[in-house]
Amino acid sequence: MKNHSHVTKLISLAAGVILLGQGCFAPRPTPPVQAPPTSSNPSDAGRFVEYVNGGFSPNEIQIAPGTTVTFVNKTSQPLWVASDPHPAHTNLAGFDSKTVLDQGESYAFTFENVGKWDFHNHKSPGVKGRVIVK
Ligand SMILES: [Cu+2]
Repeated sequence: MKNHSHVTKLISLAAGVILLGQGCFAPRPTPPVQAPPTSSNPSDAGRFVEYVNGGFSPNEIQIAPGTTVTFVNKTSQPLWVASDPHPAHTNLAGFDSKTVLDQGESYAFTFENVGKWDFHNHKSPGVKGRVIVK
């Protein structure tokens, strides 16, 4: 009985090889190439933070020094991205859009300094987020 099932396996294996061989002559659709997940790639050229109804999304991201983060306003509310503390914006010099971003507009900032950089919407200071550079 054992031998018999072994032979059966060999036959089905051989059949499979023959089918594969025939496949070589028939055009086949190319399977879609799956893109690697961008969130876990430390050599990202850039990252995005969206301003949505309810706040920044994600409201905390971790990046490597030298990464550019682009903040995009996805709401009809005014967005003014700025470093904490409000209203001085002095924790991280230069991290301040200095103007209102309307719906669809964006502001990009490159984080060179290691640290935890809290920020807020200057037009709605209770809405906060954090960029961790390490
Ligand atoms: Cu402010």
